[in-house]
Formats: sequence, C-alpha cells, structure tokens
Amino acid sequence: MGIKIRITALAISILIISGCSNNSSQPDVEMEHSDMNQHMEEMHDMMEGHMSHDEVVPLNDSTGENELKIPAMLEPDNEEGIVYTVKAQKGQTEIFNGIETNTYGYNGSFLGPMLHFEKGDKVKIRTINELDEETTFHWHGLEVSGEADGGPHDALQPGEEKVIEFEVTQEASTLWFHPHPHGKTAEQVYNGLAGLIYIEDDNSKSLGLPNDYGKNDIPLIFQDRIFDDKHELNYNAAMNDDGTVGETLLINGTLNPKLTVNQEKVRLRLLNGSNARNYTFKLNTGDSFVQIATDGGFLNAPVTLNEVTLTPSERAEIIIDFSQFNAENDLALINEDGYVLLPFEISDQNGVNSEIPGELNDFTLTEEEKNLPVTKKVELFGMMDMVEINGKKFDPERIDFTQQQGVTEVWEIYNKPDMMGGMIHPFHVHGAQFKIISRDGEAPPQNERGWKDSFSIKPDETVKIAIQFKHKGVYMFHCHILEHEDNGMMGQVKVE
Ligand SMILES: [Cu+2]
Repeated sequence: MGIKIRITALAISILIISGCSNNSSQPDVEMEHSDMNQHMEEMHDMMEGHMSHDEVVPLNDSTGENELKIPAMLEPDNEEGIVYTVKAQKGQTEIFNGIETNTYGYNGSFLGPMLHFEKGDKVKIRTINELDEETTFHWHGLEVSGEADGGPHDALQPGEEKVIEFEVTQEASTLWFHPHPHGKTAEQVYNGLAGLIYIEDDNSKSLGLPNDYGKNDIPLIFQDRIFDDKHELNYNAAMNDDGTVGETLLINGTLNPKLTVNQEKVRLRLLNGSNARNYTFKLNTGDSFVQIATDGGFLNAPVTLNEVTLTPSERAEIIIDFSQFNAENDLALINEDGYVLLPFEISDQNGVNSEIPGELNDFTLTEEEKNLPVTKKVELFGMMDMVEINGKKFDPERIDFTQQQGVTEVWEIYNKPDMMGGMIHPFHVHGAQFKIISRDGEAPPQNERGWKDSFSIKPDETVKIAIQFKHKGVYMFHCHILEHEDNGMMGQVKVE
C-alpha cells in the first residue's frame, strides 16, 4: 500500500513539474480538457488522504496484551556535579514475542531513558556515539546555547564523544531528545533514537499534580512503524518522502500496549514522536479530560477538551480522572478514526486523587508583544522531496536569519498551498520556547496559550509567533515531518 501511494505521488509530482500538460513525447495521446480535469480530480482525491495523513495507512488497534513499558529514569554518574552519560548505540529488542529486532537506542537497545532536571540545575552530559555512522544529540525544546543544541553542525563520528554543559533556566515541562544529523534524522529516529526530558520547578512541585513517575505520571511516546516480514524496521523499504507512516503503533516502544491505572487522576504526558503521522487523541467513551501543559510549560488554567491533536514533535500533558470509572468500564485512548491506541485496565485500587488547581501558571502574552512588527517571514512550500522554506532548501553554509540574543521578534509563518491543496507541516524552532500570537489573525485556541516550540500549520494558514532566544548560536528552524527536514525543509537563524 505504501509503495503504491508513493508511486502515485511520484506520478503527480511529475505532472506538477510538467505543468500538468500532456507528455509531448506522446503526441498521439490526446487528453480532452474535461478528461484532464476529471483525471486531476481523481488524483487530487487520492492525494488528499495522503497529504493530510488521513486514513492512508490506518493503524492496527492495540490488543492490549502487553503492559506499557515506562522508560527508566537516568541516574547521574557518580561524579561531582550533575553529570549524565548518554550513549547512542545499536542493539536488538524483543518487540514481538520471542523475536529480536535490530534497533537503535540511548543507553540501551531501543528508545532512551528519561532525564530528570530541576530548574537551576547545572548539567553536564557526556554524549557518546557508539553507532557506526555519525549522529548528533539534539535536546528538543531545551533553551541552551547553539553549541549544546546538537544540530547538524555538531555531528559526532563513530566512537567520538563530547561533553556539553548548560544550566536549566526554563520552567517545568516535558521535552525530549533525538538525533539531528544532516539528511539522516528520519532514519535514526525511526530506528529508535528518542528519549524524554522532564523539567521540574518550585511551581510544578507545589501544584499537587499527579507526579508518581510510572504510576500516575505516565509518559506516552507515540510512534508508528512498518515492520517487514522478518519483523525488522527496514527504513529504506518503508521510507516515504512525504513522511513515513506505518500501521503498527508503538507506545514507549511497546507493541499492543495497555496501561493499568488506579481509580485516581492520572497525568499522561503525550509526545508525538512519529516521523510524520498526526494524532487526534480522544477517549472511546467521548468523555472529556483536561489539558494542563503545552510543549514548554503549564497552561495558566486546565483546559477541558474532548480531543487534542498533536503533530510530530508536539507534546501535551493531560489528566484523565479514572476515579469516575471502575474495572467494568471499557476505556481506551483512541485516535480520530477510532483506532484503539491504548486500552486502560482500571484496577479496584483507589489512588491519591488530588485536586487539579484552577491556577497553574502565569504565562502572559503582552500587548507590546502582540503589536510588534513582523521582522521575519517564513514561507513553507512543497511536498515529497520538493520541499523548501522561502524558496530554498537547507544549506549548512547559509545563515537565513540573524536575531539578537534576548530580543523578542515576531516571526510570521505561512504555509503556501500548491495546486494539490498542500499539507499540514509541523513547524519547529530550536533553542527557544515561543508564544503563538495568532492563527490567521485570530487568537490561538486556549490550549495553545502557553509556551510552544512546535506547532501545526494548515495549508494557506498564517501563524504569528513572538520568539526570544536566551542564548547565542546557530539554530535550526524546520518542518518536523522528518523526511521533509531531511529533504531540506530547514533554515538557520544565527543568534548574536
Ligand atoms: Cu513538512
């Protein structure tokens, strides 16, 4: 199915390049205008699903036969200061019962540990590349200097190591880390390189939110994959230039997961760690839940929702109140098409059941910030491998923008449609948390009124953000469909 779609998309891209005219080398093939229109409509219908990631490759329902794995919390090395070691390595992982699959991981064979920081920590991380190819260590959402950010300029060759240092200056949030080597990000993430970062601060500790890691504070890393008939992750076979999607969902690397919970409020930290798939998360019962945090911190107040959509790299923290349910209830997290992502097994145990405070944060978007002139314009365009930003593909030698450290600027990001309509791109900027000012001139939805480092942008939509970098260096901004990023949908801002 994937291959067929790819060929169709390729045919369409050829049509686009050739201006949708008939191929002049076949003069005897005459296509009437109406035929052509119908032909284009059919192709448009076919592409529609593909480009909007709708149901092209449906997900298999989770059977719930395996308890969800929880990433281990990484202990600091036994040294002075807070020093961690993070190694990128290859390994084999039993994803399917009794079968070893070749995978990549950090400090293990698949995915990575959770790094737990407190605001104010002075952290050193010894990063080591034990792969047989170059890689980088990028801290997604972390406000660090360009040198520590782990963009494509910071490649470690096989066997190399590098110590990075930074102070944690940002507020409580759920961030993550993954590789970012030039042209190889998608494949390395696909093979399993991704880990979590939790930041805590005085505020997060005072709120009384569920925070028992693995019990009522649960990270959920959503990643869809294609396994071949040998149960291997064969990236080259699976790869789609418009974003690799698969029918098999892994959560925290667990196939067919279920989560056992007590009858209490449970905090789920959702991370879309997929290369390209978007997810709209809902409960199968239609019940609501509350969102308490965005990518980079708490919302000012909990927002009650029936569903939340995350594009690749976005996070949301939600709280589900399982005290309303009992063991008889058939409850699951599902996606927009009703596929079962994560069934819940509700135990007969009562939990802590804390109250969710009505006030969580003091995030503000000032009038001054809203009224700043737009000083940087970013135009996203294209699909497949014909993707670009402001008409250009990524060039590691080219600096696209400069910005002063500590100065807030307004960037305007526009997703320019193409003749096929266009597609959603998730836009991410390194090294900073920013504020969404508006979407098409309107205030963003309640659950985007908090710190963000990534957001979705629909075709023909214009999003304005207020962004300030706390540190200096060269940072990437790019589409977080990892194949688009690898295909050059990326630029660089130099902060001086
Ligand atoms: Cu994109």
